[in-house]
Amino acid sequence: MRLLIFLLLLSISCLGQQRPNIIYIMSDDHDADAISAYNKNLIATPNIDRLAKEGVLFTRNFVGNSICGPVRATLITGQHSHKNGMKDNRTRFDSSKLTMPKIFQQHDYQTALVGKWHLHSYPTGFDYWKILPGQGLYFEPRMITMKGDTSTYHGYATDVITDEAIRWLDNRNMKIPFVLHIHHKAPHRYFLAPLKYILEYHNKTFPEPATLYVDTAGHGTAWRLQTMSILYDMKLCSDLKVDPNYLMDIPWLRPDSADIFYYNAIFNRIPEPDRSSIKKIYEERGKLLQQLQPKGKELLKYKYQWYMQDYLACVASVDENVGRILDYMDKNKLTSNTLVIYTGDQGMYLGENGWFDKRWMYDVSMQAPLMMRWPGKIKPGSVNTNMTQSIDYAPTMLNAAGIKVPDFMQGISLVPNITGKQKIIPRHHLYYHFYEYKADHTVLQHLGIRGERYKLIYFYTVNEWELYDLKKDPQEQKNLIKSISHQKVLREMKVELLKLRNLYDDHETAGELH
Ligand code: SGN
Ligand code: CA
Repeated sequence: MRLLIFLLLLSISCLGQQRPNIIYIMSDDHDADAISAYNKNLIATPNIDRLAKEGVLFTRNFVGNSICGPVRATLITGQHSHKNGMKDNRTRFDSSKLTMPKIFQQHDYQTALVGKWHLHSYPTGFDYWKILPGQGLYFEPRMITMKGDTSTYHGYATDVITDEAIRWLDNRNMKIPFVLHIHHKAPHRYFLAPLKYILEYHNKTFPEPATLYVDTAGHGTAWRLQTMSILYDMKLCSDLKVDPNYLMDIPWLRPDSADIFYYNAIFNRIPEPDRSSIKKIYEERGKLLQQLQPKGKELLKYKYQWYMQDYLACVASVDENVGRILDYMDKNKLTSNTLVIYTGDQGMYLGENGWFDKRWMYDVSMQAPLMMRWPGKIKPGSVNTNMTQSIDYAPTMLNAAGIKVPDFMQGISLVPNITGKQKIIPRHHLYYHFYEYKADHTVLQHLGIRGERYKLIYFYTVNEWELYDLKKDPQEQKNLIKSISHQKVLREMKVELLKLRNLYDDHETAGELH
């Protein structure tokens, strides 16, 4: 009997020691196409790819509401937006709620968060946090500390956030496991990279997406109302850093005062001598516009290339800093007992449909990159093709630590799936609901479901439906809602939509779903 008790205690204490650490790295607006593990045509991201090589790459991971604050609220609650209350970027998250980090604390985990937060209320459930105010700044970023004061940090946001994360790792309590969130600002709009990456990317040319030049003809009201076109809505000065002085005499390129104001504010934050060097590189863009005075398609051609150059230069810095964290883990013997997760808060349009930004339930922005490395648990080099969703992150992280997933969470733990115990996730459709209208980029409210093959979207304020065959039309260009041969599928999808709305308990939509 004594031996039995001894063995039991021993196994409990061993289990205790083996509780894994978790490092959750999330960048902002990092689309899967800008990670070479997913797509080799835009950029090489060897460090982020390491996670896929040594772990699992999810090829069909999606969010439930493609915008920053709501995804972050889903991350910590495991709930869709209507349940956690954070439906758009303007909402203030109710920080008194029970959330994943609080549950980790209850189970003797140390919890820490560094970087972009964007929930407006201060973080709770973290033993340590240091966050960017709002969207944060790329150069000389300010950060809010737990005391509520704000100081300026010298350097570039992605480097600074990584420095702070490493500082916390160095000073943590080494006796208990931890959960560390590293939330980068990059590569979010205004897409400003450090000089060394601007130098590397400003002359590169990138393949154009097949739908870069599509127009609104044949599309619905939501498409016609959006203001996320690279040609019309992306700013030449503040987004693409063209010196306004080159544009003042060209009526259709002349910047408005807000664009000039932001351009100056952005450049004034870059310390010298880098500011002058960066300005010099971008002078080429101004000179070219002044000389060629392009319009329409010709102008879009340039704007798209500049967008990619700037965005991917930001991604390069994220990749470098993921590498710093992975090296730190190797040097400090953290690799073998840590689950590392890499994701972006949502997808991002990189020129598809002629767009930038996100918000839509279309796959480009509904999909988010996701990879996980957990040595000894996840088979290196695995590819997971199940449909997974942002509501699954919290259940997965808790379950990985051996903590029971609370009933209020709406996602599924992916642990059985990634450890090879369960092949298929028992869920055939994903639910989606976007609310933030009218705000930036004017995308209408919509909800819908994504199945393995079909997607149904309902823009309820204009009573317009869209149905896509994701197998035949992965770029979602042909709305099949009126197609006679798809009426049976449509009826089935509407039944599924109602089922999912009931399952997730979302009853706030205006109008009935039929
Ligand atoms: C800012 C951006 C928008 C972007 C939102 C939300 N404009 O307002 O382009 O859609 O953030 O982004 S900017 O001129 O200020 O850059 S999110 O990732 O935080 O949801
Ligand atoms: Ca984002």
